[in-house]
Amino acid sequence: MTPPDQVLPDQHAVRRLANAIRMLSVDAVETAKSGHPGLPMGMADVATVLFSRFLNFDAARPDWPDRDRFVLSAGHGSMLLYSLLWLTGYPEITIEDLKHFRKVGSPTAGHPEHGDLPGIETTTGPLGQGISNAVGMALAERILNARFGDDLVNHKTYVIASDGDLMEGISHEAIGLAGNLKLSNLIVLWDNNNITIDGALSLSSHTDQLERFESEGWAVDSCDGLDAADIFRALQKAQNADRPVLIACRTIIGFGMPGRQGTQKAHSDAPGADVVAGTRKELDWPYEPFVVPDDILNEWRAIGTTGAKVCDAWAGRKAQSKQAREFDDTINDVIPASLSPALVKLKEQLSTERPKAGTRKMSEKALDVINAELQNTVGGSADLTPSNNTRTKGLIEISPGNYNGRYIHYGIREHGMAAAMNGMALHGGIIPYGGTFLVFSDYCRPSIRLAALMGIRVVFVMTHDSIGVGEDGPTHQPVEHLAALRAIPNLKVFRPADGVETAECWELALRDTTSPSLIAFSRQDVPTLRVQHTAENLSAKGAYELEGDADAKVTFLATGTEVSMAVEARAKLAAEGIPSRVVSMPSWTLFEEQPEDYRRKVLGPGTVKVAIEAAVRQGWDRYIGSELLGTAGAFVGMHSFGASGPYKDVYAKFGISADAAVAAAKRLLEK
Ligand SMILES: Cc1ncc(C[n+]2csc(CCOP(=O)(O)OP(=O)(O)O)c2C)c(N)n1
Ligand SMILES: [Mg+2]
Repeated sequence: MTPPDQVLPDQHAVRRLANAIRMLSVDAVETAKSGHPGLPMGMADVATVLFSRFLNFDAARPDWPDRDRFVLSAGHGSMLLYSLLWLTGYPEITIEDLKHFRKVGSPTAGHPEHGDLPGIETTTGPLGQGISNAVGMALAERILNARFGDDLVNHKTYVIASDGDLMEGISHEAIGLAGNLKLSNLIVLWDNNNITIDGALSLSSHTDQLERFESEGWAVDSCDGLDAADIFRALQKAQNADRPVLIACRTIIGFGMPGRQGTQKAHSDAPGADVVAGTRKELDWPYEPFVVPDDILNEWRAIGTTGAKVCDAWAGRKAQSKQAREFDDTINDVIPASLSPALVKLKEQLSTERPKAGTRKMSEKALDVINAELQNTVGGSADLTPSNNTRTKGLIEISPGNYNGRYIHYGIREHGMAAAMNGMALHGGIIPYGGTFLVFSDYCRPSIRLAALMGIRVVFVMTHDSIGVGEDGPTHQPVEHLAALRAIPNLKVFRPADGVETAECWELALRDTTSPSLIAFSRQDVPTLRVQHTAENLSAKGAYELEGDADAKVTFLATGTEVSMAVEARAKLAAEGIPSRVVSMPSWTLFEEQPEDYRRKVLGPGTVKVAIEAAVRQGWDRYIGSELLGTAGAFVGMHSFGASGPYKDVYAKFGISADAAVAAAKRLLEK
């Protein structure tokens, strides 16, 4: 007798189940008068075979750590996911939510948003991001498997990706990374429908995706995405691959929508009453909108519970495991209590030894402590390891087929790195950090933005944070980046001034479970400014008075490497008998969260303000006043791109110095 898991699915039965997805999607889009019916209708059969025969999940326990992950990379097809979640009986989602698709306050947003409903593994919509998150999820699974073994961690990551997902540049980085790392637990189902919004795919692409993926080290296959047995065959074959798998599923967009199927009109045009009625007929679905007959719904609900036994067996194994406690702490990303005292000790040491070094080197020192205290930090760099100082002593590197390590060579793939880091954080059990130059934050900005939107703990390490880069010149010198990054809601941006602030900012980043953090570090040396040891994390308030006179007439506001310039400026003013203060602002984001009276006090009411930052002025007016209204302080910083040369000469060329700050202060005092 054929074992049950080998029995071919029945085409008619699969089609009936799949038609529930199709009609729910059409009804929801029609009700919302917007949305994308084309993908759910084209890929409904593929999704049905996947969910009913392969995906290991228990709808009642969506946070089961060893579940297979399902990523709908083509987030515009959100109704496919919402239909599946409701049909299989996930908690929280109701039929009312489907009826309120794309309405304010409903968890069924236009594109799937992680955190809105259990079962949405990541936020998708910007094409290419989901497949790249999935690479991170698959990698996280392998890393945790190496640590905890097959009994506790052994699952797959499935992705549905569209033509657009595979055309976006980020997919190149992601598939290269996955192929090189031989992530055999990753299976991508490509909706090979030959159509995009503008029309035939051939208008814009002739890529042979199978050859492309194969050349990146993937196994490839194709199937008829409307033939249950063929889908089953391809997925079955993919189960034991020794590398990631791409399955090209030939489908017809909007399958079942008369007059629309197979054309770009199926992508997102509102169907209208006639087309909806025609679709009901075509799919032999004589039920009212949003009604799924009991026999079909029961079958779907049964699919939602088939994983329960596997989930129970897993729980049993975990209960028996010597690593049970460690596993729970890891998957819950618990930060051990020992971290804070260890970092306080480092701060004390730095305050005593007072090193003069680039904050990137200070970051390495902090990471030395952090990586020894935490087991779940996984570092990496986009091919700038020696410059980003991200690899600490004893961090073993991950290599193709060998995941027993904690350091990833992402290659020159900043965008892919950032998206993979998001995927690792979403998977759980890993706190990812990864480095590149701050100027290349632009190359990963869409993923940084999504990390912020999702509110996940990812730490972006961005070194070479100003014109202090020096000789490499303006292509490598960020000027507008801090302003641009500070503009992203829920992104914690840090720019520490010395080793002590660096340790503090790292701790704040690691302890923040609802925001990603980006820490900007310098290439050039800075002195230790925090020479008076405090156990308290002074950076936690975002800005604080570093030093100052009670009768100060001037307040210098600065971040990062320019704080030492502010300190120098204060000394110069003191020599002339002018009292002043220095405020270090390692994080505007955190400063903005403080009570108003604290903020006002720190900014120094009644003093003239001089801000110093080797970056554009944008945003500083909030703290120094408005030039237009005649209430402005002075800004010493950049007004253009930088220049190539030794960094001290570059600072001089652009007039960023303690003397410039002093002159600005005096000018303001004379007004
Ligand atoms: C980065 C990005 N650019 C553009 C879009 C807008 N958009 C949504 S779907 C789509 C392409 C549609 O073609 P395909 O990916 O093949 O999906 P299908 O129409 O076949 O469902 C585009 C350009 C987007 N969502 N993300
Ligand atoms: Mg397409």
